[in-house]
Amino acid sequence: MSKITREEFSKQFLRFIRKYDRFLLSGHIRPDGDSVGSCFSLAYALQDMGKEAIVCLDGDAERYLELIDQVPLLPDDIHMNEAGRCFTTGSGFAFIMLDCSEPERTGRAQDAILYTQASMTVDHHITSKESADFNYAEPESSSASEILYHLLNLCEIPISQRMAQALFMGMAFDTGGLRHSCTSEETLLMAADLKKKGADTTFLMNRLFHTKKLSEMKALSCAIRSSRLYKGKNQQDEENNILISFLSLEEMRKSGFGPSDADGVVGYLNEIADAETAIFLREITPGIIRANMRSKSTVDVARVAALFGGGGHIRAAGCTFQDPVLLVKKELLDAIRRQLSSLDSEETSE
Ligand SMILES: [Mn+2]
Repeated sequence: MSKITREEFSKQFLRFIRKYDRFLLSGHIRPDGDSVGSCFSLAYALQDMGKEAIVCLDGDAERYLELIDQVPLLPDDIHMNEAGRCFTTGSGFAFIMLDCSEPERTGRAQDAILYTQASMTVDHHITSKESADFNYAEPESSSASEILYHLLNLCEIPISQRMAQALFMGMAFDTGGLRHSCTSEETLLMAADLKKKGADTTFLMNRLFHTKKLSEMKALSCAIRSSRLYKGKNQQDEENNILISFLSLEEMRKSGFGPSDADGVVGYLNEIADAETAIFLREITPGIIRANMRSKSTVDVARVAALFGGGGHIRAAGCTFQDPVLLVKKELLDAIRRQLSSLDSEETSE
């Protein structure tokens, strides 16, 4: 939770973007719709103000880039100490992290903070840290795109059609199409306003949530087949069942898809009514397992992920392991069961 209010921060934000001429923007590693949407909409705003903006991405973002206008991307082979050379009007640049607040979470932009004139973070993750010169976090906000939308309004920066498109993409992505509990009245008003400003909401919703490659459908089918249900805090606790699914690189190769085809899988696993928590494990490189977790109403998966160096939101979080899959399953099950038991003892002590 930020120590300053949105209104107070909007003044710092406006001063910051007015002061510098060149900006490097980065979201988190393995960019999602909100990371891309927030970075690109801010880049458009900066361009409209006559400034230069370059976005740094770490990971495949093609499915999101296809839905919005393009801005310059930092070339893949550029190290951060040379990032300044990529601007056409000079080399000093300010660095803004959106949808994440720790340099390490950006992946390849992590050293940008060493070479920048000044830095800022705008984030909505519950685990957010204050690592830049100016930091703002609203964990209760649906998305970085929604925070940015409110900041732009407070600063009276006009929202163009392409900005509306990118902001809607980011907000829609993080709210699961206005479904998740993070969707507030403010979020819905923002959605209506962005539609009025020209966001193609039908196109965005269809492309974000109802368009899949065959390889992605294959990933989903394999993940469902490998799913197993575990009891909650003890053998009697069926209300808090935990569903775990694991896909190895070998299985993915044999079945004709890759780790990135499984990006949306955990959301579907969470639709399975028999489980309170859904965990999707996939081998992303040999020996490295990525865990994505979702919960319906009880388990705080951000707290679970934080135990293993990850982060996220109360109902959606992730972390990465370098352990054998059996150990990963045991560690996650133990952590969730400990949390469920401690919730019980909190209730009885009230
Ligand atoms: Mn986000």
